[in-house]
Parts: sequence; C-alpha cells; structure tokens
Amino acid sequence: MKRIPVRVLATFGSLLLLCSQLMAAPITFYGNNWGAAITHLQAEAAFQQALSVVYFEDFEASPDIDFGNGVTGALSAGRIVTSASSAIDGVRLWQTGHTGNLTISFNVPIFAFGIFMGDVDQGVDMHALINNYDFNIPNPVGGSYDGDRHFWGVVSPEESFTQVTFTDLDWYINWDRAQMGIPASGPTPTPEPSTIFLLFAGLCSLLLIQRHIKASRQGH
Ligand SMILES: [Ca+2]
Ligand SMILES: [Ca+2]
Ligand SMILES: [Ca+2]
Repeated sequence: MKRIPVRVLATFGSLLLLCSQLMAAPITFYGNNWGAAITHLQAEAAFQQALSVVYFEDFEASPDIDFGNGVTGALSAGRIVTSASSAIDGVRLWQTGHTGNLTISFNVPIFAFGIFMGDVDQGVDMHALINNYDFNIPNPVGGSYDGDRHFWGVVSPEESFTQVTFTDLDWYINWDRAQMGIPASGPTPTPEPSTIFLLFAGLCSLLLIQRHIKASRQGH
C-alpha cells in the first residue's frame, strides 16, 4: 500500500486545526463595586447585551433555579436566606456555607449563564468550571467585609454546557439574580466531518495532478 506523503498529512492536520479554531471560545463578563474597571451592574449589562433574550431567577419564590422557560438548575450546596440588605433584588438570595464548591446542574444544555455574588470575604480567587474551561474569578476583597458585590457571566455561543462549578468559596457567599439567555450571535457553521473529508480528497487530487504534471514534464 502506498504511504500518504508527510506533506499531505501535515496539510490535513492544519485543516483540522483551522476548523477547530473556527469555533468561538466562551466569553466571560466580570465586574464588582470593589474597585474594578467596570461595576457588577455594568458587567451584567454587557453580558445581557450579548444575548437576544434573558431569563431570570431571583430566588424570591423558588427554592432552586427555575428560569420559567423550561430550564431549571439544581444547586449542590447552600440554602435560601432572607436578607434585604444582602439581596441584589427582593429580599431573598441563595447562600453557600463555610467553604467548598457550588455546582449548578441544568436540566438541558444552555449557552449562557450569569449570577451575582456578594460578601466573598478573604478567600483566594474563585474559579468557574464549564466543560473543559477553567475561568478565574478575581477576589479583590481580601477581608471580612460585607458590602462587596460581583457579577460573573459566561456566553458560549457554540459550546453548550449543563453544569457550572464555582470553586474556592469562602465564608458565606450570597448569590442572587441568576440569569441565562440565548446568545445574540448564533453558532457559525463549522465544517462537518464529510466536509473535512471532501477538503482532504480535493487536496489529494490536487497533489496527484501536480505530481502527474511534474512527471510528464520530466518525461519530455
Ligand atoms: Ca433575590
Ligand atoms: Ca463578610
Ligand atoms: Ca461572606
């Protein structure tokens, strides 16, 4: 059997790489009222601007996340508490405990999620884990203060996810106004395997023709 030339394999590899790079990476949004360049509310506005429609969970009536559009989310840790001064809206919020992680599992794949957090205290930076991504969420507070408010959101138009895990949580964090949405810019078409095969076949044909021409020229 004839071996496939290294040059062809390399080109095929480049094509595959190009195809994977056509996928848009998730975009994150972060702001706080603790000295960040953009506030938590500005970050929320930017997050929402990337969406064509937004659904909310304010934790006022629901013991977990119910966006009212068929999408629900189960929270792995924490409980509802009532505190008008800590809530982003209304009087109730979701509060996690001493330390650890918070995983939110959705019943269906979603493409965008955002949430407010407050009173993050002196923990190290938090992380948000989605699929194979690990996003850093800065902790600029570094002390036992209570008035800090943060917004963190992610928009992932081409790669849905069913779970978000927030790690490295410190002493009693207040979560409120969770939101999800439909990205305004839908998925851009990515080549399907059949397309890649056609590209590969086309490339091979070109190389064979080129070789044929070369050979016939040398023959003369
Ligand atoms: Ca609330
Ligand atoms: Ca505190
Ligand atoms: Ca706290």
